[in-house]
Amino acid sequence: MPRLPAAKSIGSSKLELVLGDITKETTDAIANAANSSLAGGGGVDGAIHRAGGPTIMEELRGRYHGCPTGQAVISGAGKLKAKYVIHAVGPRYAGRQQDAGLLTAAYQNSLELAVKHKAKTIAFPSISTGVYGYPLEEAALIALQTVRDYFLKHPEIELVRFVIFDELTYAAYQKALEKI
Ligand code: AR6
Repeated sequence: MPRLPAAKSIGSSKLELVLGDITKETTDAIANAANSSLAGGGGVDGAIHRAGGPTIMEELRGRYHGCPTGQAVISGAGKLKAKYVIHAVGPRYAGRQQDAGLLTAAYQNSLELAVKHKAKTIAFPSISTGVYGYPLEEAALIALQTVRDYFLKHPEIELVRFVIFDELTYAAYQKALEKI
C-alpha cells in the first residue's frame, strides 16, 4: 500500500519525508551519501553515478581530492533532473563520541553548499545508515534536528525532502519527525 508523505512546516520552510528513489528527484539539489575518496561505490552513491552518467565523476576528479568525513562537495548533476549533486561524507559508525557531530556536520555542510549555490529545494538520502551502519533511530533524529535548526537560520530554503528507500528507515524518520 502506498504511504502518505509526511511533512512539517518550520517557519516558512517545509520538511518532507517520502519513500522513493532519490535519483528521480526534481529538487534543485540532491545529496549523495559519498565516501571520503569520492570514488563512487554502492548504495545511493552507486545509484546517483549510474543514473547521472560519467560527467559527475569527471567533475569530482577534476575539482577535488577527496572530502573529509563530515564535509561535503558539490558537482553538477549530469543526466539527473536536479541541478546539483551535493556529495556528503557521513561517518562510518563506530560508537565513538564524535560520530554524532560528524553526521550533524555532513548535513550542515551540505545545506551550506546548497545556500551558497542558491538551491532552494534539496533532497537528502538517509546518510550513514546503510553500509556505514549508523543506528537508524539516532541517525534519523540527528538528520531532522539538524535540518530544523538550519531552517531557523536560513529561511530562504523552501524545502528539504528526505527521500527514503525502505519502509524500516521511513518508519524511523516518521518517528523522529514527530519528536522534533
Ligand atoms: N534513493 C534513496 N536512498 C537510497 C537509494 C536511492 N536510490 N539507494 C540506497 N538508498 P548507503 P552510507 C539508501 O549505504 O551508509 C557507498 O558505497 C539506503 O537504503 O548508500 O552513508 C558510498 O560510496 C540507505 O537507507 O550510504 C560509501 O562508501 C541510505 O540510502 C558508503 O556506501 C544510505 O545507505 C556510504 O554509506
